[in-house]
Amino acid sequence: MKSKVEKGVFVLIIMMYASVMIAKHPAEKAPNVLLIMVDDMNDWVGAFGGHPQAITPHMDALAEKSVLFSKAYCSAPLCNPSRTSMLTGYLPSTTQVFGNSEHFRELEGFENTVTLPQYFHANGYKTAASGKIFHSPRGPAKVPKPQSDPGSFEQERRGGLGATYPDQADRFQHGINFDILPPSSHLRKSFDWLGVEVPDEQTQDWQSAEYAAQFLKESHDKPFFLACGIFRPHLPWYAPQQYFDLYDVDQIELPKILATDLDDVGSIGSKIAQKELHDELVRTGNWQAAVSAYLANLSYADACVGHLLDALQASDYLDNTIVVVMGDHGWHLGEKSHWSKNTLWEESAKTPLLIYDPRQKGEAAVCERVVSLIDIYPTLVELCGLPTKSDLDGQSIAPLLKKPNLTWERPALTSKDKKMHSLRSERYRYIVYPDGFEELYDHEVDPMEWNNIASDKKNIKVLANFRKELSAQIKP
Ligand SMILES: [Ca+2]
Ligand SMILES: [Ca+2]
Repeated sequence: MKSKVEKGVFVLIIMMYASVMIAKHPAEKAPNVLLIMVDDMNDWVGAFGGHPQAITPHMDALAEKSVLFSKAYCSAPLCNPSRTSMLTGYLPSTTQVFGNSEHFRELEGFENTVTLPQYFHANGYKTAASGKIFHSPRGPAKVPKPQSDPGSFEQERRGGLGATYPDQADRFQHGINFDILPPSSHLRKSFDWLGVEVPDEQTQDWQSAEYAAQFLKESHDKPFFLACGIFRPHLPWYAPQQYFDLYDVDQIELPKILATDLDDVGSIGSKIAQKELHDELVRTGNWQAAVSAYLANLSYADACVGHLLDALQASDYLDNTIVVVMGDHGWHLGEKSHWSKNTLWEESAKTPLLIYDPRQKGEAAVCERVVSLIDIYPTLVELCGLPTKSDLDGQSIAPLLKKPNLTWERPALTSKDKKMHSLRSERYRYIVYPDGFEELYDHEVDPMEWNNIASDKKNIKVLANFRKELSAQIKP
């Protein structure tokens, strides 16, 4: 029998060993993060109900066990400014990144920005990415190509973007006259669709998902922050034929529109809308085919997401990985006679957001509170128990994961330029343009934002509150 002294020494050695192990792996028990960003994905994902015919079984299945944010909005309705704000935690009005050509690292005061993955790395995480996470601005960059954001991830496979392209001769066969668009319009080069006879495994989005799937098969001695960007349903809508086969073009339901919708949006809003393209699509009988092509590309994106989620399911990390699925902004397919993004209306500003936290098993819910993608950075910081980063523009929505019905009254700010902003509250959307023109929509009675009620005298107080809120959210 051991003496009391011997026992005491034994216990002491065990305690010392345990404390050394804890110090060596400070965040060993911290949850992993799997962030999936789907480019140009609007709320047509099945679980979000934006289009009754969408086929997105994989994201729908994840929604079944997640908190689904039904009113999530981007900070900017365009790739680069939206992603920059989400990944830096700073609003476009803070960094002044409003377009696709600026890289935040080249702007004074933001050279040493600690991005979301960098903050996780600084706090003991391994970081990796595949596909498009940061945008790649093509401006007068000092940052070498591919200008993702060198240094943000420890390992990254950016890869090509999208599916395999069809032969040149097979492209642009829809009879659309692109001369109706300004010569500078990017849609001239990208507004096309076709099913391509190619196996999923040979497409680039699938390979982005596969890279992340392989990462999940490996053994990691630290918690990880893994990001995967899926490029479709971004234009051009080339995807494997099997996803086009899911939809019968003649049976496709079109978005509801009001012919006179642009009459009350003011001159700047009216110019932003691509009415010429919409009229041309209607004239050439292509509206249903284009809607069907977007849905086919959404289904293909969903399959790529599913491939990655299957890998998570089969991995050792299922019970300790927070999963976030999001778009970077929405997309119009004829609403307000507009095609594409980059407007301040609901279709551009709204995007799906799902957060699955395995520690809250069985507590799936729909959260109808207004949240913003600017909130993702502080939310993940809180969920993973990292020290609060106090200079971020967003606020953690972690409390909404536990109580989706909490009172949450901060309107979501979406900005298109220095003087072009929108605020979305649970009931209203407010928009202001550089010429001072304002729009106000009451979602309680007008979910398609058809009737601008800004000039209605009974809304004077509502407008005043929004103007005040705008000044409060934009840093001087
Ligand atoms: Ca985008
Ligand atoms: Ca209208």
